Amino acid sequence: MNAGRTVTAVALGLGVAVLTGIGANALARASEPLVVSITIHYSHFEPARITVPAGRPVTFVITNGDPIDHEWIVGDAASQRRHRTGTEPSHGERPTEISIPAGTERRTTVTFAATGSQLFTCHLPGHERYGMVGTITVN
Ligand SMILES: [Cu+2]
Repeated sequence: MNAGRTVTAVALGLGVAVLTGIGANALARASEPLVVSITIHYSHFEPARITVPAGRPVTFVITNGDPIDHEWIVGDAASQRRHRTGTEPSHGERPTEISIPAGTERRTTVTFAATGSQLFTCHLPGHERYGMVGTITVN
């Protein structure tokens, strides 16, 4: 009788340990960045429409296959307006403002706190007009 109780207690203990382990792993996976690859070719972003979850870090791997420099500037319409007339020649300090020199790859990790729509644009002269615009839907 005593032996039976001991076995039950051990089994219960193991069960709790396993459940706790699964919970911790699931939590770790949810906080690991999602990886989204963006290619730039002929002054266009591919893909130009991206959907990501709110509150989870997303690592953008941006590859510029063109022989000219580009930018990847993320923000709402007001922020894009500011950059359109901005004078910053290069970016790299903020995770949502990246310069990608010709033929290079850049990585940046962004966590979008709020749901909604964001634009990503290249604001080098003429590029936005030519079509270097994309959207990120955060849901
Ligand atoms: Cu560009």
